[in-house]
Amino acid sequence: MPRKNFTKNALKEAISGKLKRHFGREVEDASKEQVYEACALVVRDALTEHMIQTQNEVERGGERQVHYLCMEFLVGRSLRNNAYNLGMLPALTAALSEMGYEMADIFEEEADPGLGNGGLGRLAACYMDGMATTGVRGTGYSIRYEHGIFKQKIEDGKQVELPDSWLASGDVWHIPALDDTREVKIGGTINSYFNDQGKMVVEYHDYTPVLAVPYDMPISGYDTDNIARLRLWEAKSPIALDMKLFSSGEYLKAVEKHALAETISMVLYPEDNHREGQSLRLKQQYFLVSATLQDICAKHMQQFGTMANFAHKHVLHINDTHPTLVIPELMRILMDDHDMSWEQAWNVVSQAVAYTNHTVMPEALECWPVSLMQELMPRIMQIIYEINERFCKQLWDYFPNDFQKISKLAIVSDNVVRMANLAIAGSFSVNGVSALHSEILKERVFNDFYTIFPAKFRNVTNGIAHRRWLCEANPALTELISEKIGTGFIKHPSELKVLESMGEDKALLIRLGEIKRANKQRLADYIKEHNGIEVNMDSIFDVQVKRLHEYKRQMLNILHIISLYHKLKDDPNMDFVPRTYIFGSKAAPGYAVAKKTIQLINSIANMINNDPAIGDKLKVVFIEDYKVSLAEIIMPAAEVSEQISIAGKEASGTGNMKFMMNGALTIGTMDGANVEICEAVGVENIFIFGMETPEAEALAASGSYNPMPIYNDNHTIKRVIDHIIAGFGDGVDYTDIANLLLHGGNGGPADRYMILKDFDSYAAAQERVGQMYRRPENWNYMSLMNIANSGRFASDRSIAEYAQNIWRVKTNFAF
Ligand code: 26W
Repeated sequence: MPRKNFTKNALKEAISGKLKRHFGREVEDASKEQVYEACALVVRDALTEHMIQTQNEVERGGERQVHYLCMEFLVGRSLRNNAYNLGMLPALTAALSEMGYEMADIFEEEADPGLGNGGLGRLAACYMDGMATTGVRGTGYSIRYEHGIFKQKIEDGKQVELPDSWLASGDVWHIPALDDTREVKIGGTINSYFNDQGKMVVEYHDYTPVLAVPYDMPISGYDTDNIARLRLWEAKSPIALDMKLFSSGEYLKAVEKHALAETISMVLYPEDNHREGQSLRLKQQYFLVSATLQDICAKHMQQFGTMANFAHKHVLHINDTHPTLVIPELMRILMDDHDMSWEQAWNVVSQAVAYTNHTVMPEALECWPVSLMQELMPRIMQIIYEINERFCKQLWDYFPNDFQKISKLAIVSDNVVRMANLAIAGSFSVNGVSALHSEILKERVFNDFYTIFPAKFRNVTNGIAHRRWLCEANPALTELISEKIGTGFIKHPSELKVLESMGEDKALLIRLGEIKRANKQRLADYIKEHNGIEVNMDSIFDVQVKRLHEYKRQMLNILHIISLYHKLKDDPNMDFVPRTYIFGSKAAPGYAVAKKTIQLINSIANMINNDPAIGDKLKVVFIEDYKVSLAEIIMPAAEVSEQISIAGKEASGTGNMKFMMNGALTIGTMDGANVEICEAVGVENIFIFGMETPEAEALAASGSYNPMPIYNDNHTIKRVIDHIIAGFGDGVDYTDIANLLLHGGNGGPADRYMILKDFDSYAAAQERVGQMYRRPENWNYMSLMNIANSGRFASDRSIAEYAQNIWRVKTNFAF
């Protein structure tokens, strides 16, 4: 890196140069937005140079490359991240300050691109950082959605979705690579025949051509020249073709085809952990897969002149099943365009693809109707049928005459294509995202596949970009850590462990408390400004931020808050540690229960926050429009991290890791990565409660769970639910929520996620939290133990494991 160029004066000069050339402005007359863009352009120049250099090295060296396909990349803002990684943040801060600007204000000008829903998308972004830093030659591929996840407004307590137009100020980082534009064929019919040489020829008729135009985002690594590239495809209609229709008088058809093509990259589907079997979504998946593979294969042919060595040179990593069509699409390319036989092609494909599963929720497992696939991608459907037929023959050898089992494991059955089955059949590696989740995959969800292919199954526990989530989001804590253990942890996160021996250092514990308080103040200011609520700085900041989903059990938190309210009403002078409960969450627009839950949180907040008898002992805050840039303010300020999903359902969680790394204590079930967090910090430094997976699964499977006796016998719970039925004085009727808990609904049993069952145990854990908070020294000690043991949850470590155990590429990471 030419870091020598990043002196304060050089940066000042470069920024004012950009302002003049791009906006025709002198520094004095520039708006903050223009200054932001000028800074971004300066940083981008440095990155682009290195991206080209990295690409050239890859092409020259012929090393194995990793291609990470994901429908979502929730990258967050880029300016601070890139400046930090390039080591120019101090110089940039100084340069801007001399120009009369606050760094933080300039960062705020950048849009926060919401090209993802939640965990899956943010993980993909953290992995780009990890790949860049650990030296993996990696490219991420996704769609350049014109509208990312909706902007959430709360009106009368209810979620309202507004379109998010992030591109205006976000596209500084996107470098168009027009010469790599590809054409994807959607729909139409095919006609295949054998030519004179006996070779099968496939002809395509009446399809809709869609151009895939790539935009590249360079992703910097820390202290390295290696750049990871995120390639985002935009759908464009090939105008020239439409002109032909125009001139033949078919105006409407021309316009329609044009519009249909371009809607493909118009909007991100806001469903998370819930499939929406819509045809546009399937088109998006095929668009991503086809453009990406055409691109990789064309470059590969240029470089090697043969496809025979493809699997040696590339890994195609599919992030959940959404890009599973890589399997039939690569078969198509190898057979139809490169004359391979089925067997040759299958060898290449099944050696090149690796699949990560991110959820066990049955409603999230993708199945697509055969008829839809047939209509949108007839050749692909043909290939899937053939894969299925051969796969079923193979199954027959394992389970002779067991028709039931074979139809359960088949790829095509009941007129749908099961994407997970296809992903497992066509890949060399299947992994879960936490130790517990990977076990559940082997023992339950994919147990039969595990019996057949035990060697395919692995675990890679998720990790987070600790530089973004600790070093950048929490500079005061980072400075304290660096003072105590040096700065080695920035590149070698496991070095945080050294802090563990410093638990006796009273002064350190006090400073930890002071830093937390300052971060709390920043969040309190934000809340005051946006919610108009004055929160008590001496209260516990207890936070649950994540997508709204019943299995994540925001409802358990809510029920408990209502119970605390009752206690305080009964005895306003009771000995009570004040608490501020903070929520942030988007609900899928079609998920009625989730939306109603948001409304419930706001109704309760209204009641509690305005009750003079409660004062500042208890407050409830719902933060609107939760997103990456808000998480960066929330995580450092949190004292308690709510990770309370029913055991066995949260694949990993990654918010839990961000909180821990910033010194929050977890209250959680033994679910997902909480299990490993507990193991890392020791059970004495975490608040664990509730049923464990075997118990929860057995109880659900027995069908004998009945919340009614709990409701009738447990006075606290009964009072809470009766209060929900009676309402909160704002005229909103919540009997539907109470009914779900007591009687079930939407085809589900009563209290499907067993909230009532775990309530007492949760309340007791909350009580322990309060007791511990009274002893700040002990609390800060626990907080230090969490920080000290969070290094293993850095994405550098996860990436190094993927590299070593799955991708078989080198990294410079030392375990
Ligand atoms: C087809 C609709 C759909 C959309 C998104 C189904 C499933 C998804 C994602 C896979 C859901 C998701 O984000 N899962 C989360 O992945 C994180 C990263 O591994 C985990 O930490 C979370 O536990 C898991 O819920």
